[in-house]
Amino acid sequence: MSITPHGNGELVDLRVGAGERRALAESARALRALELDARERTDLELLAVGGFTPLRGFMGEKECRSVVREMHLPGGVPWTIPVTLSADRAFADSLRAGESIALTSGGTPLAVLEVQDKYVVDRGEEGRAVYRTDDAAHPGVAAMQSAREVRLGGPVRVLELPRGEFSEHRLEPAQTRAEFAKRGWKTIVAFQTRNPIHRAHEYLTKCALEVVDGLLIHPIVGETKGDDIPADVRMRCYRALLDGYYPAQRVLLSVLPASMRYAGPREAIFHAIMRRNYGCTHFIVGRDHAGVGSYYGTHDGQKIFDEFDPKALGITPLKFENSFWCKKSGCMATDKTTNSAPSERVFLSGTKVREMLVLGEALPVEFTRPEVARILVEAMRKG
Ligand code: ADX
Repeated sequence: MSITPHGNGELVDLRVGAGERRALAESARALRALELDARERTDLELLAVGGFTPLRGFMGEKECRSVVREMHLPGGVPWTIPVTLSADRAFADSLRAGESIALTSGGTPLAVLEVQDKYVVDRGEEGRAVYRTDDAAHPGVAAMQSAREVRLGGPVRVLELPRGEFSEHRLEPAQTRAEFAKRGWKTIVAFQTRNPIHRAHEYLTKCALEVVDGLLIHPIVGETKGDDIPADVRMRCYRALLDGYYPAQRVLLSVLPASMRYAGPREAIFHAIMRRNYGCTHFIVGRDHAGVGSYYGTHDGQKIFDEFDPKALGITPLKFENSFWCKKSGCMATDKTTNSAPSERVFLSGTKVREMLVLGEALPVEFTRPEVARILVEAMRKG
């Protein structure tokens, strides 16, 4: 039996059936339109395909407040990050309660939203609760601060998915679930990443793979911050690494169309919930998961799991210590597995890696496989 979707109900699918589609598309053209921003488009896609099960639309005020303050939806289901849609004040004021609007991308209607709620939030409070800071230098806080003033909540019916890249690797939750069943995997660990897979990441995924049936490499390909490595370059790195160093029959590569929030611990829970919907039973949480700068402690992304009922969360975190190449042992290690001194450890921060790539310096093989390093250097050269 496969793992149930989050909330223990059915996997949500908000796309209208073929019969209803033409009529809805026609009526959508007559509705007033709200153009989605990049993040909202990725959220719409996840709503549509059930990555956000049990959500059926953009959050109203009550849901949003409950998520911000209690880390649960009003019915008691764990949920840590608001999924919201924003509109300009004038547009929002002109909407009648219950009015339907078209949600568009480049003018094309993708979905119809029934506006059940319009509200304004205290962004300072939301920042401090969700991101543990209201510092506008934090990329998640900055995105929230720059969103349009009023939020619109309500159920959506989806006509068309936003156009996304990597279509051959863009499996929906029902598709990853079917693939796991086909492969006979009962226990599946998901690996979230917004980076190329360096040796530390490889170590975590392979340790995890020792104790479960299969591994889902599930890189996030929605909005990321400007200095993160672009998704198309990362995809080339993932393919090279998987072809070179992983057994094909035990690994599946598929992308997650979500946008990064950089909300650290809260996002660790959010990431885990989505992977449960994709059919995974286990989820890797390493050091400073979904962190940025020094806003979060190394283990915050792991500790937060203790605040939830494991049954309600439904997916099991696999927690890993900071891992590095240990020169003394001649292999990857963590504080749990080596007694080497700091000088005997090869560890590079993301910032240091970026600096080295910009300068065209070779990344050490202890840090990243040569096949991956080559792709990164080449991409950097092309700019
Ligand atoms: S994240 O924003 O997706 O968390 P990244 O792609 O770097 O960033 O990390 C993916 C996963 O690997 C996260 O669970 C993170 O905690 C973990 N991780 C990254 N580097 C290390 C490391 N050196 N040691 C242990 N865990 C790590």
